[in-house]
Amino acid sequence: MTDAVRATPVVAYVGLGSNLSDPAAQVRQAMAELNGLPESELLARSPLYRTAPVGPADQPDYVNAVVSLKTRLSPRGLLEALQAIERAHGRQRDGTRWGPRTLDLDILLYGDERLSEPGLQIPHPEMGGRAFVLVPLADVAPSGLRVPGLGTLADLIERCPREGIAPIPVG
Ligand code: A4P
Ligand code: MG
Repeated sequence: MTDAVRATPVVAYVGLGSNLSDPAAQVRQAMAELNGLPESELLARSPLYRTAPVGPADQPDYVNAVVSLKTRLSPRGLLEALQAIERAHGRQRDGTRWGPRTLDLDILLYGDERLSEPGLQIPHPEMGGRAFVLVPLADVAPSGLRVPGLGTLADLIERCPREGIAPIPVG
């Protein structure tokens, strides 16, 4: 585990996605695990959404959600913690880009930082045009939130077709 812990916490947003092995349960369980991350405090969880797959169409619908957390973990430390949770959910990487998965955890935003390193890009490079990210993000973030390099969340949502996404009733 990367030992970098920061003196000052930042607010980070994490996207959750699953389309295998009871996706809603995978996402709810992952939220509970995110609530237990070291050096971190879970601030808010969005509702769960059923979403049509982006990428290969011959895969089940996804369940997506977003959480906000206050964390002192570095970006790399947070990524490693998220990957440990993915592994615990039996995530197999078979090399298929955008293929089915038991659990995908993406760092969407880390404060107002921009990072482009091997294996870690923040903001998440695909987030600007994805309703399955932007809609739940807007549930837990202020609409004036700035996505570094892309503008405000409100502007991004306005430009993004809200198709193939439906809230899952609580219960
Ligand atoms: N990586 C780089 N930046 C980040 C970041 N900000 N957060 C690296 C997390 N990981 C980041 O990811 C590949 C590598 O991305 C990791 O090793 C990490 O170092 P992965 O999870 O192994 O592979 P992937 O998820 O298949 O690839 P990718 O390109 O990250 O896919 P996405 O963008 O996550 O998209 N349709 C619906 N409806 N809902 C979904 O959730 N998800 C995807 C996957 C496709 N279609 C979907 C959904
Ligand atoms: Mg991913």
